[in-house]
Amino acid sequence: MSDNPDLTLWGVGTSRTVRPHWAMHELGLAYKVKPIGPRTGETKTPEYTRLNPRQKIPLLQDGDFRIGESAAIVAYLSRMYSTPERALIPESTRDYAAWLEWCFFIVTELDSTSLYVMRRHSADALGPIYGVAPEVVAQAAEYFRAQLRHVEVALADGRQFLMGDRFSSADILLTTCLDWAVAYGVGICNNAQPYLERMRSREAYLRAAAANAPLASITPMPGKA
Ligand SMILES: N[C@@H](CCC(=O)N[C@@H](CS)C(=O)NCC(=O)O)C(=O)O
Repeated sequence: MSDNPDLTLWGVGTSRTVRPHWAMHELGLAYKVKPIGPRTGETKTPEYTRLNPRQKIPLLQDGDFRIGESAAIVAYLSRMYSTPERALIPESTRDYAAWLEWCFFIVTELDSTSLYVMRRHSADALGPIYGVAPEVVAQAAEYFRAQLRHVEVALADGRQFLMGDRFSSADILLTTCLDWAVAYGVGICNNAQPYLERMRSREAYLRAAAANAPLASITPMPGKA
């Protein structure tokens, strides 16, 4: 781990951007925030496009190193800046493999295939851009609930965290998807409810939520109260 990391995180305001904010706070890292938001045009400026040709947030700059994709940023931060007291990735080979399985499951099945499909095709979200498709939205919600059985079964043994008795970055990914599902009115499974409450009460979660709040919500528009 470097002694003086030079970390800048681009992006606020979404279920994806909160993930690296949360990892930063779990790891006790100081970092600068560039509070650009989704669908504002800020990801399309020449300056930002040079940094991230995919024109997406979040993006992390660590000195001269850049990395995008929320799950990859969280994994990078965990690998680079974990300490024995604050480790976000399991060490043994099999625990590491199980952690990877959870991470891929969450970002592919719960995020991309379910919640993001709902977002893309809802009339009040991105449907006007990608096509309004109520049946697709309903099926994606159903698929999310079916996939969540994996979580329900895992948590049934009373474990505190996805990986057992230690918090890991897989908990960051899962919690952000559960929060997202709740916001969309998609029911979450029984065991996920107390788990979600536990995660939401973590100090780093609360700090990350504050850091991820879009500035627009705290800066009144000119002429408005
Ligand atoms: N798989 C990517 C998804 C990133 C993504 O789609 N970000 C959205 C906001 S959540 C974005 O930047 N959209 C472009 C824009 O709004 O300008 C990740 O997890 O980081």
